[in-house]
Amino acid sequence: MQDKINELKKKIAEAIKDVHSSDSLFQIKMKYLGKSGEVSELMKGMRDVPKEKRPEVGMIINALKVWAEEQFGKLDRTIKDKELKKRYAAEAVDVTLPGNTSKKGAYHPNTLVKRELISIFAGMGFTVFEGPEIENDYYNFTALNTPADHPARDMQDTFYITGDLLLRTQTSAGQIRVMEKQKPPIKILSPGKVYRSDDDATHSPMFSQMEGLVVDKGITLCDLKGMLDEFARKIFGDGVKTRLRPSYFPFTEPSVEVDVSCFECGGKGCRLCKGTGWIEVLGAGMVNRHVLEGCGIDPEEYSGFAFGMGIERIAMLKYGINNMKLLFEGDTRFLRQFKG
Ligand code: 2U9
Repeated sequence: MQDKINELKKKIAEAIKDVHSSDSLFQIKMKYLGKSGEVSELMKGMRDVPKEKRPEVGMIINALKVWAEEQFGKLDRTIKDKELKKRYAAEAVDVTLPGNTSKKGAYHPNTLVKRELISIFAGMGFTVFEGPEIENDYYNFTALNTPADHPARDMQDTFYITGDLLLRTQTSAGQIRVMEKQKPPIKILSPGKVYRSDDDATHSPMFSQMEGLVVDKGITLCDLKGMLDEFARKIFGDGVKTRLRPSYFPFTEPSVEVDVSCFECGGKGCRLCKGTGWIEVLGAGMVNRHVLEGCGIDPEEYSGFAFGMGIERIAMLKYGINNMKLLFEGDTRFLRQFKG
């Protein structure tokens, strides 16, 4: 029996000599220690050993089993350790490598100007109102004192959707809705896209406007002038003055064109102001009494002023942009130069 045991020990030692994976080690272990393995078969053979020899033989076989388990256990730990080290090395992450950085975007000049305008006028007590881009003829024209046969309709070539529906040509259309519903005092700022069939170096079929409207008791042109002075200083810099020139819009009476003193040359005359010292920035006026009446506001009791400007024009002046098309092309080489 001892010879048999020594033989088995030798076989096991030989079998595990060149094992390098836990899978093959498991197979070998099963071959010897599994249910029908060679060591287990020895145990089963105890039946044929004479009774008095059984304790002695049992001890020897058991010692073999303990020894074999020890050998397999030791090797299993070594192999698992090696396998783990190999996996760690393969999965190693170099935390010192630079990360993948994504390019930071920049706000469109229109957005920057729109935000700045809202912030300036919000500081004066205006609240923002945004009306619909698709309007009907009444809100876009008739309510703004521009009836069907009015010559001023030719001033803006309109995109009609149906006979009555159109793309708004001015954000004032939405402000009529506010005047219809809300009693004065009214102090609203109306930003948004407007559409006109117009396309050349200084005009685009879609552009952005910022309009404002103030209606209350005792509002005069002086209030408009005072507000414009404050606005001009805030957006173009201290020392910038405003001047009003007579103009005509059907929805305001009197109507004015508003210039600011040239913030580039201080009014001496330069390329930006074409030598005049002044730059035209917006249109304004006192809300026409017919417009107030049409919204159910008594012009004997209330008066108001309104103003409107093109956001692209302000952006071009502020950032020295010489071609309006740049604001519509979405070229990131141009756009990333603007940081808010
Ligand atoms: C209501 C009544 C009147 C808004 C006004 C202008 C003068 C004006 C132009 C500037 C450049 C349009 O974008 S532009 O082409 N706008 O000159 N806009 S007064 O008047 C209103 C507004 C609302 C109820």
